[in-house]
Amino acid sequence: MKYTEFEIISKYFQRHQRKNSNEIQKGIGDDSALIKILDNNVLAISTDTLVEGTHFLKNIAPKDLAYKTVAVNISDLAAMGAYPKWTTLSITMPTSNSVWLKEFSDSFFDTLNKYNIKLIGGDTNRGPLSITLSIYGTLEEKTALLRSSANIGDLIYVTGHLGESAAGLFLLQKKIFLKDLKIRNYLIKKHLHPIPRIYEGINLKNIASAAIDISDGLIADLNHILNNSQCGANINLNKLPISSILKENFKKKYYLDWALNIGEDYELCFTISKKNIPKLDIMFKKFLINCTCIGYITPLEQGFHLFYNEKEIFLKKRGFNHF
Ligand code: TPP
Repeated sequence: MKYTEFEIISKYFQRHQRKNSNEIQKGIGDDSALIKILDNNVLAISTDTLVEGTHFLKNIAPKDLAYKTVAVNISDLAAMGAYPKWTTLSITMPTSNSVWLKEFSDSFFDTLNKYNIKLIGGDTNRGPLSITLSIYGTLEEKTALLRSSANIGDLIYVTGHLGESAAGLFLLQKKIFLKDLKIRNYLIKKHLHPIPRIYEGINLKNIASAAIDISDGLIADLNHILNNSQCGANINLNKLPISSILKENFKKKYYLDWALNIGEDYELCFTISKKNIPKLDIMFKKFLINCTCIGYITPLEQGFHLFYNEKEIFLKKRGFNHF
């Protein structure tokens, strides 16, 4: 029997656990766990592992690996509207190479310092290269952005552009080719240096109804919002934010697949009630957020539908799957 990552979690790890009276536990199934600390504040906790061959190629520069490890972890807190404050680093590596360690640690601390995050502990082991980061932040409980609170009629938005990280990965893997070195390097940078949408997440806290970060592709990640919120959606693929760089250099069937199914854009996908659109417009005008409306939430019974040129599109593949 083969399971997906999410089937493994729901079948084996989402068990009923007794809670202490002061704990709220909105955890498994969201981007971060939330544990009640003081008054109305919660601690947001998130963990991500990056494994050689699965999340990064063998020849990745240590500085790029360090940056990406921090950025993708921050992205999980961004999706909850939390600001990251502390982190623990567990690193497993085949040898203690001082050149590698210097470059990795310099870039790691540069990235932490940029966001004012403190390293507070961790673990170091020998073995195949793999990095696990846990990241902690605080926020007011009632403002946390969850996957489970989208409502029928809400509009669905995504920040930034989708699909460029996938193009960068395929260039690195030599699955696709580009002559133009400047564009090639730009796309590779989009893959290696995703920008966590931390400030967007914080600004969306009081106006969005639900949010998630796009790590596994728009379809898979939006599906989490739909499953957790018990609703359906209609998406207009003509509205997907695809950059002119992708449109000018690749065929539509490729960039649409990259945007929908590959992932690692680390943009936010969020839902928002129509009454809050004027607030979003103000943020947009003040350059606090760059986002595009791609569809709307429907009742559960109506299901999840994708339209292109007003015709329904049926996809075989729906998101990145580890298994
Ligand atoms: N192969 C290599 C060598 N590098 C890659 N980045 C990929 C494949 C593509 N890839 C790996 S993991 C992933 C993608 C698209 C999805 C995101 O990773 P995941 O661990 O599922 O992130 P999470 O959802 O836990 O935040």
